[in-house]
Amino acid sequence: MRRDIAAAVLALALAAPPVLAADPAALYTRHCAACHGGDRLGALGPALIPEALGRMKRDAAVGVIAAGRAATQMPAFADQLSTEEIAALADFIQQPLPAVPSWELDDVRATHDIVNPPATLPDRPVFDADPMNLFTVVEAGDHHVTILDGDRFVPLARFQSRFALHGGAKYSPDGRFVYLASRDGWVTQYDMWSLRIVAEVRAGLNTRNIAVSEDGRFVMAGNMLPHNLVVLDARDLTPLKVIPVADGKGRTSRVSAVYTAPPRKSFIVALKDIPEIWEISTSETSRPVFGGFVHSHEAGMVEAVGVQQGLFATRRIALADTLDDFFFDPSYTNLLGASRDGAGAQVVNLNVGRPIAAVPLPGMPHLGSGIAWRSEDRTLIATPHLKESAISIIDAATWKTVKRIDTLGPGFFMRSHENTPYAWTDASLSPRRDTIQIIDKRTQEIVRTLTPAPGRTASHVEFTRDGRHALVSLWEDDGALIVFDAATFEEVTRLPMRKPSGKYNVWNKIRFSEGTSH
Ligand code: DHE
Repeated sequence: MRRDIAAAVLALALAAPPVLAADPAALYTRHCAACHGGDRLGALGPALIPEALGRMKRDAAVGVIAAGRAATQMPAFADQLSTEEIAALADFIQQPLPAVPSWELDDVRATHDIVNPPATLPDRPVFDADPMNLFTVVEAGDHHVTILDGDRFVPLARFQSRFALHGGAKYSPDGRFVYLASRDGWVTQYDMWSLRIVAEVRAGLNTRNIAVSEDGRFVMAGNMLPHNLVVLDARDLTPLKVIPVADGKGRTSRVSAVYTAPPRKSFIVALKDIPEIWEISTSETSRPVFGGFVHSHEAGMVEAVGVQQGLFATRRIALADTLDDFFFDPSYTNLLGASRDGAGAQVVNLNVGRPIAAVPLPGMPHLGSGIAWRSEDRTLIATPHLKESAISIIDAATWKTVKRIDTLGPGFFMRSHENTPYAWTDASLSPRRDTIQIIDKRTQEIVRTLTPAPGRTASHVEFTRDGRHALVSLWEDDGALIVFDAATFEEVTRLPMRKPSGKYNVWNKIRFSEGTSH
């Protein structure tokens, strides 16, 4: 079947009229549009727009066009196109689209596919592993997902995912379903008990990330294209609502990130182009708020400050600057957000609805990967930096940086667990990307540097449910998941995997473990 499609696409390409050398739009129409969409927004193949290509550099794009992509239907064009034409195409797909395309509720609905209706799913797991200690492992190398037994370190299932999943896997509060988002806006719901896909929907054309409401009723997708938020029914991803992201004065915005804030029964949304935080209620019950504007999407009108009324009512909190990325304190009262200039963070108190402190944090903190822990009588928040070889530790009462730990290089992630005194971090954005450094949370000193595979990138750590093992990714196409004893730092086992970009433990995620991501 797939071979038929590839043959049909090739026939179409060959039948199309010849184009002048290096006319990239015409080259695109002739060679790429059949799979990637005439509008570059994706079809059988992924969208080819800068937002979706993410960190794929021009040279990497040239390589894929010339040589094709293994384990996908992307063919090699080196025999059909000159070097100049391939380079022109690589440049063309990095150009932004001239206008923000529309993708309304009806468009989202048209993509909704219930693969296995919830009523047909079994009422108990089809395996004997602990369903609370499973891992969802995203293998970016060949766009697959592995479900791993976290006690025996044995894969239970492996399935093809949508192209380029990004961001953490999100679980239903009971841990039964996992929700995965691709950069192209596809959301997939997978049943961890029957090991089957439940449903899929394209919630956006380019999605930033997704969140699941505290009560498990809703999945919210935050989009970069178009500028909106999409609410899905968590039972089977039925599209429920589109919330435009706009300031009411004609300005629209991409979404920086959406997270669930369980004690607040709300989604918190940061915006990339409008200096505001939005708090969107996921409860029917009205509640008092002490600041910010309250806006009802249902009524389409701004209401009196003081009461946030009902489901999906949106409270808008004005900021001095837009936020790219943020982290909550453990009570979800305060939010620590990285400013766009990369030099610091704003602390926004969600109760009073305004910024209450500024924290100088040079070197572009990656707050979305921050972790928190209790140390004696205080809560500490630690964040890696994308542009500095350091981990910053901030006191969540005074909002002062209490320590900066020098590391071997800037890294993406940080992880810990309540049952371990150690926090693990990577240096994957540096020449020392083959190292993982372990910090003692009690002394805030580095106590060990691991080099699991010299010269090869090590990154993204996640703990087992009990905190006894730490799973590290060898971030290579012929990579691995390396399991370490979290107390002795000895390697326990190594499972081959195709660039396992991230892994997410059911228990740690649904319990909002203090050492894991939200
Ligand atoms: Fe991510 C999570 C933003 C590039 C791998 N990344 C996130 C989240 C955000 C974010 C806001 C939190 C979403 C969530 O989990 O709900 N990422 C960004 C960027 O702005 C950036 C720098 C540029 C971009 O291309 O968008 C970026 N991210 C990358 C990569 O290049 C990575 C390394 C490889 C990839 O898959 O694209 C990457 N990001 C990840 C991973 C997570 C993530 C593995 C989940 C971490 C977790 O443990 O929860």
